[in-house]
Amino acid sequence: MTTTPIPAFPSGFRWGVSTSAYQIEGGADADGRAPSIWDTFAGTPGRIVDGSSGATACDHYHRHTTDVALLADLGVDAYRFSVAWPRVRPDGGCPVNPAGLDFYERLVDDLLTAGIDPVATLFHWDLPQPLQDTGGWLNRDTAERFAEYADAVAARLGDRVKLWITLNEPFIHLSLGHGTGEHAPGQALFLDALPVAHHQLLAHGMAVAALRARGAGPVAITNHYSPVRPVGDTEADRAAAAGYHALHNRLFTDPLLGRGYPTGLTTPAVRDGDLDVIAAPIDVLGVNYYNPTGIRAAPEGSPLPFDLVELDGYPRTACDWPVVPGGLRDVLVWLHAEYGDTLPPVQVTESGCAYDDRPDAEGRVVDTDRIAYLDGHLRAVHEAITAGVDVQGYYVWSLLDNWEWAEGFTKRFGLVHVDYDTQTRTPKSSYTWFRDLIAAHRAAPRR
Ligand code: IFM
Repeated sequence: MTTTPIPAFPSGFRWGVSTSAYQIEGGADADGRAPSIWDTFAGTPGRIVDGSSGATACDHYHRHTTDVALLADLGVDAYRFSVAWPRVRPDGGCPVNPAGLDFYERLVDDLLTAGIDPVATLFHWDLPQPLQDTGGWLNRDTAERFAEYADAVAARLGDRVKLWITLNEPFIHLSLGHGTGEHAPGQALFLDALPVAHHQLLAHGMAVAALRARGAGPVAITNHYSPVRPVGDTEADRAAAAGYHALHNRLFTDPLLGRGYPTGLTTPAVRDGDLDVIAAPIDVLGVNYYNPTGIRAAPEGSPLPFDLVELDGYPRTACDWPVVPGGLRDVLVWLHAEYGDTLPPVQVTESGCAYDDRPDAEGRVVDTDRIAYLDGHLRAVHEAITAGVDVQGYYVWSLLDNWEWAEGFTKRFGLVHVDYDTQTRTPKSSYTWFRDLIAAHRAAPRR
């Protein structure tokens, strides 16, 4: 880690942290919540490495006051959380469950009282199970149900949420949930999953309209981006890398910004007028970045034309992901160069890392690796800003250690350590580091 201070960020730059409902809330049966696809998936033997589920997680549903106090002490401008669709519309469609909305109203009001902007994501992968039973994202009707749900949340919270994010990482939900089956709902459809991409995008566009109709905004969507590195130097390897880049980085962004689908990635699910709905103007593009992806051509007869390959020569996180801060700069600069004036302002809505953090004999959690990781990624964001990209915020994933999907409780991403037996929260060294960084930048912003 370099010892020179991180350069100052522009005034107005947003400092935040992110979480998602199923990963922290627990309260799986509380106040009328019904199962989501993740409850079903976690209940299926062999799907989650440690056999756990998010049924209790960090018990944030009952401890949100403690967690808001941690946010206030951290000094963030904004807190990005997700609303659980199965709390608000447990059947997926009507009727609305007011008690589910009550929880988010308490959270939002407590955040505002603490001077923190609530940033609400409407879909972070926890589809109500009844909607999966009628086809899930393969069924166009799910997009309509999502717009109704967005309307219900906006009717209650439209006057107080400061940024609305329709979907989180639709590419990851497509690829791991419906392409390979590693995530809920566990479908391994490979490229036959493409209607899932279209229906998520349609849902986004319809939700943008629903939010605007309620006067709610600004509105964003958050995508997962990864610079693609060809591994191997054959023409087939380069073609595989280009194909994977289109799938990972352009499949969602091109239609959102009015270009329609990249060549070869459209689907018969597209109907007249859909592309206009999807391309409704957004105010912010959320960018989640973790690592670049190595790609080479797959052997003849493989279900997909590319293979993902480990990139050697980098330090690695506990997820075995390479630590490549410059990849974040590359993604931001690529978005700016590729989409030009059609690119809205960007916020980095997730950036973070898992390490095997444990309290030491004195009870402290000294996570020097995470501090170095965040330091490097913030410098990369600053380089992108210097290169002309309009980046307006940076959110660490995550506030708390939490339930990491198919990895269960085995991966810790938090600035705050959570003992899942006692629910004790222990701020790590990275929490103090981030708090001091925010305070220093707030005292001396610069353009
Ligand atoms: O925990 C996830 C989050 O839900 C979505 N983005 C990536 C994180 C780390 O894997």
